[in-house]
Amino acid sequence: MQRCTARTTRRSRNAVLALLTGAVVALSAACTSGVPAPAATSTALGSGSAPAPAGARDVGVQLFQWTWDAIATECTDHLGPAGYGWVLTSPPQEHVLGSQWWTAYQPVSYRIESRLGSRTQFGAMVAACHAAGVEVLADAVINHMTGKDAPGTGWAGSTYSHYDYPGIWSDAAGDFHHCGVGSSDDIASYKDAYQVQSCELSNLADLATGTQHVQDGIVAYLTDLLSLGVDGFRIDAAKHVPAEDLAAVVGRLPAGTRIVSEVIRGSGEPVTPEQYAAIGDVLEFAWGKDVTGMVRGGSLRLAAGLGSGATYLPSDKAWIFVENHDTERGRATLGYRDGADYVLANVLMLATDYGRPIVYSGYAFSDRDAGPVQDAAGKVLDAQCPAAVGPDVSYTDGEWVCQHRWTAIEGMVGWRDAVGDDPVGDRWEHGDAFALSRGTRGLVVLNGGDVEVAAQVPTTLSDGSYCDVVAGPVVEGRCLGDPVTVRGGLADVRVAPRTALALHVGAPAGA
Ligand code: LM2
Ligand code: CA
Repeated sequence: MQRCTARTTRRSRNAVLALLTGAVVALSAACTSGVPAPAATSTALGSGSAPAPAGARDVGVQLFQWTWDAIATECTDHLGPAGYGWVLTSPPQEHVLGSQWWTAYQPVSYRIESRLGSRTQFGAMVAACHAAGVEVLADAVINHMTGKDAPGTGWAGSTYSHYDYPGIWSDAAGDFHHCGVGSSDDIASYKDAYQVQSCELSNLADLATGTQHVQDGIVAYLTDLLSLGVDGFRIDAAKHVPAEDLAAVVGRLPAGTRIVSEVIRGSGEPVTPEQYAAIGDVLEFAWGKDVTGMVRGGSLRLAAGLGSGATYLPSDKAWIFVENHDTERGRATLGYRDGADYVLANVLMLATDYGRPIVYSGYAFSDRDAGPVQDAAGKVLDAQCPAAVGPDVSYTDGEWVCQHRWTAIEGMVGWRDAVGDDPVGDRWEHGDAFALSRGTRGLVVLNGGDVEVAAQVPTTLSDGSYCDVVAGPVVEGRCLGDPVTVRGGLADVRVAPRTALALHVGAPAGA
């Protein structure tokens, strides 16, 4: 019933929008009658096939390396009020020791005990987020265990060696793949599906996911996380787990468990994102890569069509992002250091009707391996957003960048919640600027060029004065952004070079 309670709270906050949408009424009826709503309507993440209703809060945020306590506070104070629908955590299981961020991707056991917090803290975080109307997805590392050759002790005190995890997995029980390629068993060619799925990814002991015993163990781990209230999982390194093995595992989880598989699209590779689409949703890596090229090239209007081609996953399966913790470090996609361009890419992501967007939020770094700030014992300190955040702030290493709180990004989350599933309407173009509307509820104007654009942009918004939520929010009826007038189907806009402007029905500029 907790899910219902959370949802009722969230809906009431969106009462005005709820009145606009009939869909939500049916939802609250299912809640009050005590009958669990079907998966299609019961999660903020929506169903795979039905478009999100207005106010559906389908935007997520990856709070990379945030502690459970910090996420709990953020859900209550910011994510819920801003309209985020869900949060993706870093891996919660026991991991190898070390200061680097990537220790989280080397499981030692499935105890929910890590430098990000304890099992108790994890459960409390899920409860706090649910109370704020925010669902929780955990990053599930199930393809492999550790990657060091030498034996060691994990964060919670469990001992292990490369292919032996007492009480969990061992070579003797046949729990690991040994693919027999080269001398290291490492993946040598991504053009060979057998190697990708049965050899080792950077020496990480590869679980024999096809066996009953390994599947039982993984199901037990995921079920344990579900018992703590999580709503679903990012499946780490899913490309390296045969789709049929993953399907067998997921098939044993309760219906409605949200699954998003991480399958990096690689040209000419035999293992593709599409092979995982029957299991759940899939991360579409091509979107962030392509949008980066378009924003850098100033051709923003092309970006609006991203996803319409057959080279991407179908929209109802795809989760899109400008960057994640890996691409941020590869520097192949836009990131916080790119300032205005990064904001433009995020505005595009939140404005488009293709896929489901994930905002990324991490910490500043110059060393690719550098972990988040930790105490002497290695426990990660609770994230704190600096007083000023945004594209013009210069962050020092270790500081939390808090992209999810940037004015433009938070404003666009509210915009997206307001436009809901309204279709993308007519596009308008003017030099390097272009506008995209979503039904009668919202308008976005982007200027990819180097000169200010002043224009009358056609819109289906009704006459009135709207707040540009990219520039600032509406607080207690006052627009802290810039007021924009709409009269007779035309919005009177001025858009500075390489910035955007966004208006929606939920943010009138007021008096
Ligand atoms: C992922 N998705 O498929 C994660 O998103 C990604 O962050 C993980 O790599 C990877 N797969 C494995 O879960 C990270 C990091 C690597 C790091 C691994 C394991 O990008 O650099 O590898 O986690 O912690 C590190 C060392 C590597 C070493 C390995 C094993 O960088 O040199 O390989 O540990 O000791 C010998
Ligand atoms: Ca594998």
